[in-house]
Amino acid sequence: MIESNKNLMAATENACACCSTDAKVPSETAIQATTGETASYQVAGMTCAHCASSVTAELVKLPGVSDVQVDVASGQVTVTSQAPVGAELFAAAIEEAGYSVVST
Ligand SMILES: [Cu+2]
Repeated sequence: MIESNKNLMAATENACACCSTDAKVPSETAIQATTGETASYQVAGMTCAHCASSVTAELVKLPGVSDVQVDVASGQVTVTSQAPVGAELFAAAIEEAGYSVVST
């Protein structure tokens, strides 16, 4: 009789689409003090905390961005930056992470 390792297999089954890609984990050091301009956008497609971290990882690469807040439930993403981040630049970063901006 052969007993398979079902526990090991099950642990990797419940990942969403984003989690099957090589999503990058944002570095903690990129987050600095929260001063400056803030802008909120509505982003579609985020379903879990991993989606949120993928989005955050792309947004913190933008020049001047000091803080990113992601609310997965509502799809709202708020960016704090020293100078305003243009909507086009923001949308490009969101798309780089694999999601899309619904509205600003
Ligand atoms: Cu996800």
